[in-house]
Amino acid sequence: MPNRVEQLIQDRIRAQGCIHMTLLDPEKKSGYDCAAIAKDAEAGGTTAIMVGGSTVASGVEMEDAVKRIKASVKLPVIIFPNNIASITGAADAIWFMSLLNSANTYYLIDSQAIGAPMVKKLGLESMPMGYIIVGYGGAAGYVGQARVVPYDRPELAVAYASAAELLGMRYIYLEAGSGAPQPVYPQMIAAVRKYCKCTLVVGGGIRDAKAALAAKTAGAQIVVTGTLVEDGDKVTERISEITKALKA
Ligand code: 1GP
Repeated sequence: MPNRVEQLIQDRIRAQGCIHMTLLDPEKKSGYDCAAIAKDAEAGGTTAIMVGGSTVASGVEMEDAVKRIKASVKLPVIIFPNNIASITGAADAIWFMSLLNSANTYYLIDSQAIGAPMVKKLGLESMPMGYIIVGYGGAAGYVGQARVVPYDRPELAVAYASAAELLGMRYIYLEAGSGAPQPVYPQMIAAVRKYCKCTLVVGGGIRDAKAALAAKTAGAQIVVTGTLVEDGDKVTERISEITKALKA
């Protein structure tokens, strides 16, 4: 099966340098609301919709949200899984990810082993990602039992990202945690970008165009925001400020 979503992502990154993705959490919003926010985010110029959250427990809710989002936008819809309940064939692709700095093998490889046969059976496009939780960590850090990498230790992030690269993962996600008071520091983004060939995703605590641009300038190739549009207010406007800044 051709990697349609990955092709689109890589083409956009080549053209723009850095793209934006919108994260929607079906545990915090109904499928109906997720679809409405996704539509407005599409109008604001976001490149893809990621669906997931640290406490998603219901495959039914996950699938309902993905289907409703799919029906309301033309953008690719990518699963951002916290667990096996996140897997649904209704999405276009999945970030097939390992929480590299988890102290629990479940988040490193066991849940992936349980989920992999289903991902293959569904023919879901899979994009291999090393997930590194930094600093604040939020719910993802807590639930994933991450030994968070301190904000000011870029060399530790580089070490994990390098291991991911050598293991063949194509994407690295530096995650400060949803709602983080501070996004990942530019020094850490720059160090990982300098030493690792993987496509670099950065998220957590990015709430405006200035912070998104700082991440891009440091070397981020995909900037993810979630909380920014959670209230459903002025979604197109807020996303468009970010996407315009990233294109400039
Ligand atoms: C969380 O990085 C994402 O996984 C998004 O974080 O909700 O802080 O934008 P925010």
